[in-house]
Amino acid sequence: MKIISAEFIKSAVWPPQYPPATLPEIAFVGRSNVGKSSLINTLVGRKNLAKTSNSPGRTQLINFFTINEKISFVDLPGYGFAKVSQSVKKNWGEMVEAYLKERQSLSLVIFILDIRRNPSKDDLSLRDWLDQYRIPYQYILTKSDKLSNNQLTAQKRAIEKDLHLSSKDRIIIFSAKTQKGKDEIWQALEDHLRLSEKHPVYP
Ligand SMILES: Nc1nc2c(ncn2[C@@H]2O[C@H](COP(=O)(O)OP(=O)(O)OP(=O)(O)O)[C@@H](O)[C@H]2O)c(=O)[nH]1
Ligand SMILES: [Mg+2]
Repeated sequence: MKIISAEFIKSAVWPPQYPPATLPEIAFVGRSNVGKSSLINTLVGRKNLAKTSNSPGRTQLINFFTINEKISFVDLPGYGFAKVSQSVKKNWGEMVEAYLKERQSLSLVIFILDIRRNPSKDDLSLRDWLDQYRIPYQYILTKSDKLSNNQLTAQKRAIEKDLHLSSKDRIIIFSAKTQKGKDEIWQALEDHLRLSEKHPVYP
């Protein structure tokens, strides 16, 4: 996809603050610090469109972006960040759940996992939750620059096994550092958007 424009629209906490649901929307989810904001920046070829950070918990609000005036990207706050209080965790959970449940224009969730780690309990419960609400998602295994090719193959298999995936399930290996997988992710997004135009997720 050739990027002509990529704009930050607004940050929101609750549904009344969301921008109008006029464009098909792609939401990026995953644990804190996994690389959600970096993935968005790589996809649109901008260093700082979505704010990134070395310390977990950088993205605390739901951030909406519009790409080429055609697609909406949503950077969600990460989960599983141990250093926050129970009440903050609860608020984050409610904020993200309300978004995923209520956003009519949500077309696809990009579910990001760190290729070096096996899925956490939080990852698995999010997966079950998305299945329960029949929200389509695409897995991305990120930070692949941190492993050798042999380690990548072994870790990909281990993660597929934990997620009970078969070899036909599409799982994409990515790195924000080397841009590996960037074109494949755009292809998957375009395939999905084309398909969901014919079979709308929310008819
Ligand atoms: N080596 C390497 N580092 C990465 C990659 N992706 C992200 N990072 C680094 O990981 C850290 C976290 O990245 P972010 O994109 O801010 O992660 P996030 O998931 O948005 O984090 P929160 O907003 O805190 O949930 C930063 O230091 C990034 O530079 C990658 O593919 N390779
Ligand atoms: Mg972030």
